[in-house]
Amino acid sequence: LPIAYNNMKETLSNANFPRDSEGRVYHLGIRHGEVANRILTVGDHARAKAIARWLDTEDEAGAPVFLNHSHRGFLTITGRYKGVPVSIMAIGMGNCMMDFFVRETRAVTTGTLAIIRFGSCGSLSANAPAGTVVVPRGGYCIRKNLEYFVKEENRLFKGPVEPYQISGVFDADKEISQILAQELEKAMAPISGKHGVGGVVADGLNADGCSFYSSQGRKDPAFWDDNEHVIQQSMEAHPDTVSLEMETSMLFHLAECAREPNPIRAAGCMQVFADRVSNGFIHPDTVAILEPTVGKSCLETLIKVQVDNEMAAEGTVWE
Ligand code: R1P
Ligand code: URA
Repeated sequence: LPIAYNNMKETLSNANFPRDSEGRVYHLGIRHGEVANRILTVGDHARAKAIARWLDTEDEAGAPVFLNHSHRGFLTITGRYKGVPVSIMAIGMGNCMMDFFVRETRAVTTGTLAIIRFGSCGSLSANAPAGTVVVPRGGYCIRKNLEYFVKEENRLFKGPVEPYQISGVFDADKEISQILAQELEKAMAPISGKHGVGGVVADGLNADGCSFYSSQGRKDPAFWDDNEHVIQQSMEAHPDTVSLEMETSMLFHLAECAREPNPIRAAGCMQVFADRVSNGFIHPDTVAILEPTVGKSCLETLIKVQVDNEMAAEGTVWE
């Protein structure tokens, strides 16, 4: 593989949106032609590399594979799946990594972006035990309201404040989510019910916590979190909440904020790792079966999606 370890030692210009002299964006370390319009994003580098095994090899389709590790922990793998250019990108964890990924990827691409995030999650629904795969119709955010935790005398806001803020819903792309749910159902049917693998739960909501701990209602006696009611409040505000994780709602939010002429269409799916209803956790053997199956379904979905103004191959790594 032509591997580039990009450490950004070059001089950057433009403090507003920094790039190096060859057009590489500051944190992802990639430039135009290195990332495709169809993107599968995950948190974990190992998951990205495992899914990349599904990409066409040079022997099969003459498709070169590009791989870049950025100095800030972003991994970009670009190649072809069944002849169609796709990128698989690992971004780490949290809303702010999703923000870096979406904005900097947008800056080095043109045309519509079709993005699927494949992550792991906690489940708040008895219908989605560990081993289930969730495809949400939309997502919202739960944020620790820092003002609540400011000492009384230092507060800017003198009125009553709540410890957590719960947003309204950002929609997932309907068409991509529908294809994704169908692909997952088809691919998971032969393994469902075996080795802890569950079924597909579609059409509920995802919640992004700003933390794995406080805003996801986990008890941590070492910190003052006042989070005893945050899950109940979230369920009251959004009764069809199924999954709880840290990036997918942010992706939906950024896709809704993307301006013409370059829209972003986004969907997500996540494997339930932590069953917050029964307090169970997924077995590694189940993950080993589930992850490649779900990854392949995401790639199958990406190549079926209509992408307007897709970039031409000339001058790109998939040329
Ligand atoms: C926390 O363990 C992480 O797992 C989930 C959460 O969103 C968070 O990033 O997703 P990934 O498995 O993609 O990292
Ligand atoms: N990821 C999360 O953010 N929360 C969980 O409970 C499991 C995975």
